[in-house]
Amino acid sequence: MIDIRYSAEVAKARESGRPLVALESTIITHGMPHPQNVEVAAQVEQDIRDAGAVPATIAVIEGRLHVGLEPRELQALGTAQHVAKLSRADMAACLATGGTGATTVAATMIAARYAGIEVFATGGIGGVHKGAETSFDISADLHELAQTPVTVVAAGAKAILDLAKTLEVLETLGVPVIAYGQDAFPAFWSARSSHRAPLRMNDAVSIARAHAMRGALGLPGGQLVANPIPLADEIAAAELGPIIAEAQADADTHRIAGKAVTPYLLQRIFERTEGRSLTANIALVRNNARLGAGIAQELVNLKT
Ligand code: PSU
Ligand code: MN
Repeated sequence: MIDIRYSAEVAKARESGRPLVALESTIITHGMPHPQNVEVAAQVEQDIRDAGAVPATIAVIEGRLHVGLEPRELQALGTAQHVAKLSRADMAACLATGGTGATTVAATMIAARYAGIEVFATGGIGGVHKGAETSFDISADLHELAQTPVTVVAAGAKAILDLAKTLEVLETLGVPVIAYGQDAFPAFWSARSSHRAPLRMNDAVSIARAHAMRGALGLPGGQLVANPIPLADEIAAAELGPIIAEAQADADTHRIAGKAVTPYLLQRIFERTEGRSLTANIALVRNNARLGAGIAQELVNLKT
């Protein structure tokens, strides 16, 4: 019933059992400005190939679920105006009505699981927004991590969020949060937040084993691997704090709500840092892609 299209590269990888890493498309359409978005998306795919795995960028195009995009499809998606942002609530409706949309972390996890892909790399997951006690703005990404068995590699949750509350919700939902190679939970553009991650692992094989063990236990959800941005590329948390606060105040003044909040904040921070937030964002996504490829490879090794 689902019209699913694999790119030529992904179809071949599925036949030969090569490691696959899913990539989201909302980061392309809503997370980064044009034309860097298209360049970065292609670069991240190449990083995955260079690390020995196969990239599968996911999107819905004219009612078809694409797992792996051909270069021209990626270019078209990244250049189009007003592409829908698809989360868990929107996927089925978009597919059923022949729509086009970019998948968030939640929707990408749904598609990845459907296509049998167990690892997914992105920038930062959505989480609990600042002021959520009154706005109730909590990303569907957290609930997806609780129910869909995909290991998501991200640089923690975006620092525009309330990280303490995000970690509390992840704990409540039973989502393993694994910091990679350090004790601290990373803060997206900064390598360390002031919060300690509940778990720490130092190599891809441990993460792959934990993923497989959750499956063996019959646990439904995934894992969040919190991979810090390389220190050389980070923006110090102390410098970003006031910029994030200003962006949040602007969002409140303009009554930005719902799906528009995250793209609005990212754009404001991009302007206020004169593009440095984007440079850091690119570095951390690429870093996550490489680790994702390593975990995917180890998962294949475990099965053979
Ligand atoms: N990470 C980024 N840039 C982004 C996002 C994540 O570096 O644009 C997107 C992801 O698709 C994530 C979404 O799932 O933001 C979260 O949106 P919301 O807070 O509305 O759930
Ligand atoms: Mn939200």
